[in-house]
Amino acid sequence: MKITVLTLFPEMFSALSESIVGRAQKEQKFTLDVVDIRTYTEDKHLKCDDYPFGGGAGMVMMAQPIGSSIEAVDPDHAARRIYLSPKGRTLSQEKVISLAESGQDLVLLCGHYEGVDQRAIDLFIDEEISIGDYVLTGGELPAMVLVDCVARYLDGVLSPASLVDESFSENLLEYPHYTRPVEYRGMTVPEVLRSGNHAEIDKWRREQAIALTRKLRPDLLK
Ligand code: 4H3
Repeated sequence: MKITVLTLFPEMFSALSESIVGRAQKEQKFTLDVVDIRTYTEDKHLKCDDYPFGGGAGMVMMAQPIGSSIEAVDPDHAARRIYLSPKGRTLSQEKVISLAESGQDLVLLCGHYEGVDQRAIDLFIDEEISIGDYVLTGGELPAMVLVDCVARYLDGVLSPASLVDESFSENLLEYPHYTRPVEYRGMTVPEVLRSGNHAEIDKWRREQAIALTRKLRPDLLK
């Protein structure tokens, strides 16, 4: 899978060179291309934003640099073109899995300032996705969130076992984890986890997952 990010702030994406997602790129489990929208402006001063028609605060990203950059990176419209926006459908684990399993390349458009000219969205974007009901200064962090959670489901990035018992699989929150030492500040690791009885361990973990979900996220059980 190839993921192309369109942004005015490409350096923000250095975060994705670290850790598991960084390794996945090095091992070519997927390709991340971060493209500076400014490269495609036709303005002689390289301007990419302008004042909003109708007045009001802030600046709006111009349609031309966005349209030209999308057409340059995805000339045949082979990719799914996503705009990260608070107006989008809220991202879910189910959506993440379906994007990863589709295998379709992604183009992620990051807005900044007040947003982007609506014509760029109407003409070039397939879908708007939000990472939650709050507003950020730009779509870059949401794009990084999307890349990270999709990358986890691409072949060879994580061990398949890592993807089964995690929060939101089967609509449950994950059970608690413990590692050494057995005692820390007077608190001991539950006996059952040290028993070696894997049937009992599985049963305990499932009970914990259900109890935690009932307490913290009862909405998931409905
Ligand atoms: C996405 C983008 C929140 C989200 C975003 C989210 C700035 C989009 C501007 C940028 C527009 C405001 N904030 N919840 N902010 O996923 O360009 O809408």
